[in-house]
Amino acid sequence: MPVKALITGITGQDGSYLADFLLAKGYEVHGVVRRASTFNTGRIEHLYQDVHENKPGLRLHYGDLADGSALRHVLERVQPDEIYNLAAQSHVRISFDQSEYTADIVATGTLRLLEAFRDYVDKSGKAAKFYQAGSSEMFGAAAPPQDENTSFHPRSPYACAKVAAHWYARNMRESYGLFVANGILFNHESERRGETFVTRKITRAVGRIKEGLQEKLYLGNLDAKRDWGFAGDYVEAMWLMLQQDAADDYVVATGESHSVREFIEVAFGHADLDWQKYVEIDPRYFRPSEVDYLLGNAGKAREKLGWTPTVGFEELVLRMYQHDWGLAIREKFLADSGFRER
Ligand code: NAP
Ligand code: G4F
Repeated sequence: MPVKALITGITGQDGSYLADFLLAKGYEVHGVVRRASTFNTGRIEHLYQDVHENKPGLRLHYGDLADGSALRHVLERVQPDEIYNLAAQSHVRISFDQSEYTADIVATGTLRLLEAFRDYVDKSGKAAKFYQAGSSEMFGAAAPPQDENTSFHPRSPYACAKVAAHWYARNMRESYGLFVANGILFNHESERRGETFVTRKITRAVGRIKEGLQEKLYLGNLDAKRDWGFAGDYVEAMWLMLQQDAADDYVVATGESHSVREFIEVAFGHADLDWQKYVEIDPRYFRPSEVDYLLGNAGKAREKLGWTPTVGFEELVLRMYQHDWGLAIREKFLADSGFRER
């Protein structure tokens, strides 16, 4: 029998890479998707097989972290061995505008899923395992480098909610002896990154500026520093955490930090463009409180999980730029041919 995994947030950046990774390992993968008025499954389209075909490796179930009974039904129906809780309102700036909603999904939503998991383990007798997607944002204002022993100092409603989720998960482990692992992942990016996060916003803009489709790129704080890795590497760390004999908490990071300005310089450099001619500061993108400097020490993950990142900063920027330049060339071709993408 294949191992069964259930992924919340499967339509997001990490969910799609994790689904690729687990299917390649022979898992039966189940994902929770939200009902939307437009398709939200673009990132997993390449994995989709019609349910009428024999034994599709990937199966999707409607659900929402706001809806505890639906989550319970999905757990009962799927009977997973591993659960990866990746669903979240994951945008830090937007969490200041939608703080209650962010708390409901990120903090209380995690608690809903953990409570359903507790009952599921109890009833099924399965030694199922749970991964909680924690974030380096939880460190916030704490001085770098940050590791598992660094105190949290969250600086946004999103980060506060992730701290609550982290402790709900830890408490479930300490109270009931359940296998619940917390990943504390530093920023990780890819060509599947949402287009309003700063890295993808930059690489999309560079490609479009190069093709004459866009004149300016409006950004906020260029001085913030982040420890940026490649999402494909980070989903392996999630999986490794659930292959251990005992559950624990792990920082996942590259150990290298760069400013937003450095990211811009490298990305525009690949296109042979002078970034200063195109980048404008728009204070609307400033945050009420900022996280200035994230730099992770992933020594524990390296020693205990044997995990190391394979993609460095320069390669990551190049990979994203090349992908997004390709998209811009396509957009330009369609526009020149009289077509408009919807
Ligand atoms: P993402 O691309 O924004 O994906 C978020 C996923 O959550 C999407 O599938 C989204 O569905 C789903 N979702 C949102 N609200 C939901 C709800 N109410 N119920 C059910 N599903 C919901 O995020 P990501 O970059 O893949 O990150 C995955 C997880 O890791 C998140 O929890 C994030 O906070 C955390 N994290 C990310 C990073 C990073 O650098 N990427 C670092 C640390 C931690 P739709 O597609 O329908 O919107
Ligand atoms: O790309 P960002 O929006 O990512 P942020 O805030 O670091 O959060 C991401 O990483 C976290 C892990 O540390 C995750 F938990 C979270 O879910 C998310 O994936 O912003 C990065 C930096 C910030 O300092 C921001 O102020 O870029 C700065 N920035 C400057 N101009 C901008 C912009 N960010 C965005 N999104 N858009 C801008 O125009």
